Amino acid sequence: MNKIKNYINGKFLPPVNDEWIDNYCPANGQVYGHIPNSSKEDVEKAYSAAKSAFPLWSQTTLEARSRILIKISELLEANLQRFAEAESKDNGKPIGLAKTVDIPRAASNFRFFGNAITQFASESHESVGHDAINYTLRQPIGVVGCISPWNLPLYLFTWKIAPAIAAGNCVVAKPSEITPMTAYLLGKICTEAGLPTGVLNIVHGLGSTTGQAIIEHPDIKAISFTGGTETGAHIAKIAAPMFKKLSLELGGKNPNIIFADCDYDDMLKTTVRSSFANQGQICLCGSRIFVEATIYKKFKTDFVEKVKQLKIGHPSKEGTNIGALVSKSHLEKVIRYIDIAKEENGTIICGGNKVIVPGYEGGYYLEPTVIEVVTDECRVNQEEIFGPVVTIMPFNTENDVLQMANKVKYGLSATLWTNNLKRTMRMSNQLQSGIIWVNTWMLRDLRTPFGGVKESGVGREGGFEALRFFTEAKNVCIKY
Ligand code: TXE
Repeated sequence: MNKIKNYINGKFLPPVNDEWIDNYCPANGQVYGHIPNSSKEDVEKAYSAAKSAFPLWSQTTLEARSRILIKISELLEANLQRFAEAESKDNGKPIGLAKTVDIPRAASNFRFFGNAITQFASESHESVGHDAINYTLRQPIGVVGCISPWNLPLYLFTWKIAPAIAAGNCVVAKPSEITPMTAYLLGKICTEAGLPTGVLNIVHGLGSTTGQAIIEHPDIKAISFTGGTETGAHIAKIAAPMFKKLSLELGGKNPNIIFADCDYDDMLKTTVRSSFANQGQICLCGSRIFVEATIYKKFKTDFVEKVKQLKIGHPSKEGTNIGALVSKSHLEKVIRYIDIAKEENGTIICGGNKVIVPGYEGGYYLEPTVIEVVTDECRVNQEEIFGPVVTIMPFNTENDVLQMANKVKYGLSATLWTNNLKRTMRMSNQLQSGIIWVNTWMLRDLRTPFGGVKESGVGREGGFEALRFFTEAKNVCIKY
């Protein structure tokens, strides 16, 4: 049986308390490995290693840091197949998706920030009339904590680690206990790439123990977190009195707004993807579909027809579109929402049932599900389900749909399908979300600010925003 260990100071170590957690394979529901249930002591060890590595690492030239990050990126690319298989097995996502999205993006994260750090500049301000000049230093914070979720395991883990170490910090990182495998494999790659020991430390374990020890640690000065909104609120409560820097990327309930004047075929194809990619377990998925009344009937028919063509199957099979959901408890949560939809007079127009994949009867499979709702205020339209479930309903005017789009507690992303330029500008200005996609979805340029408003979080990741988050600004004012 597979036994994952912590990566501390460049070594693979068992947890101090010798406690282990089962790791499940979502495709068949069986335990296939064990991971450390790390305690405060393990986190302390990781912190000490990071603290010792910091003085040297923060003084390493930008070119040297850049070279190491790019080397990590190259090694990830060279091991694409192995990492993709591990991700697919651990998470339940189709191997094709892991191979084309998750692992290439993890490699891009390192390459991008390896390059970005060589271009990162700080400001200077001339105080005219005072004979003074100000310049701003951007200094690494010290030891920082990175905590990531299970939906895009290596992709989101590295999205935090890469800018943190590029900026000269040392890291204590925890992947989700549900999907620890690729984070474990990353340790080996970092060593091979020549990352000095202690710069990156990876501790495995539960959120309530290992994660809690990271956020409570008085000397871990910044926390970058992606996960559920409730967890984000909890982290903020713990971290605020210690004045930690916080970046919280939380849940979403994103509108996908379709106007009759859009490029219909492109919209339809993309909407299938933005609804069900990764079994709908992406914080950016457009789970609330609003369609202009004049094309509603046609859209409903065409969309359902396309969704029915999606192949549900074992994630390791090439050609599978919909793999397994990440865990038994998550599958149960999603099914509960389908029941709630029925109680609320929603109509399941496609899917809604568990699927038995022959040979893998214990797996967590669910049909992609489309629910026609009568009001945008029902729970399935307001609460984050985070599974292969979308709602659809018609709208009449731009103003009506804008109201409905904004009437949720989240504000991560929104998708707009229209060819009307003025409407695009009006809607983009007024939609309450951190990211707007017009006539596309999940087209990512890593230089752009990424994050949400309202209960979707605080702070922005990506590009120089991430490098700013992982540095402290210090202004120096010189009178001459
Ligand atoms: O996330 P958690 P869960 C949403 C989605 C999902 C819900 C809950 O709706 O159904 O959140 O998912 C760590 N101190 N998203 O329970 O618990 C935890 O170990 C420190 C949206 O899996 O927030 C894991 O590493 N850390 C989302 C990470 O936080 C703690 C992606 C995320 O776990 C902790 C995933 C604590 N006290 C779920 N408690 C997105 N925005 O992409 C937990 N953790």
